[in-house]
Amino acid sequence: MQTLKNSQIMDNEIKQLIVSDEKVAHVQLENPLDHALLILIKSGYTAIPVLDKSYRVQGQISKAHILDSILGIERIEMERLHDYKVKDVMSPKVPRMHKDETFGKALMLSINHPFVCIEDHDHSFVGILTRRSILALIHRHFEK
Ligand code: 2BA
Repeated sequence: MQTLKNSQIMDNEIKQLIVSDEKVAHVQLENPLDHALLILIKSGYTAIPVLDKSYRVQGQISKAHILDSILGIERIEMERLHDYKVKDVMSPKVPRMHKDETFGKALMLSINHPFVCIEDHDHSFVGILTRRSILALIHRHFEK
């Protein structure tokens, strides 16, 4: 029986699976929080990458991070959206890989993370690998 462990798929390149940067919704460290909330709502995604001015990955921000930061004792204090920047509420924890690394690592990271940020040699942001594209490749592989 075909197994994932001895399958060539684990050594595959990830390049063809990457959602390229221009298609990825993202925000920057210095963006105000109301802008980040707008991007998250408009894109429909739960969480998106945070980049710095040099286009390097610094973390991720989610709707939950934002709501948590404006949660008052009795109500959601929408006016506080103007008081914070993305860097004040984001999480610096985000999985990342180099674009030349293999599918095996992407598969391992995707167990705990819905997306993995992909970086170039100079650590600039290239795009993301989504759990969807990882599962789709495995499905195609076992359908053969
Ligand atoms: P979530 O936003 O929690 O989305 C979970 C899954 O729901 C996605 O899985 C996708 O299958 C579906 N989905 C959500 N919003 C969608 C939309 N606007 N259009 C199409 N499908 C949508 P994945 O595709 O594996 O994505 C995993 C995670 O990667 C997403 O989690 C999101 O955090 C991030 N992501 C995916 N594509 C992105 C993009 N173009 N820009 C920014 N972040 C993205």
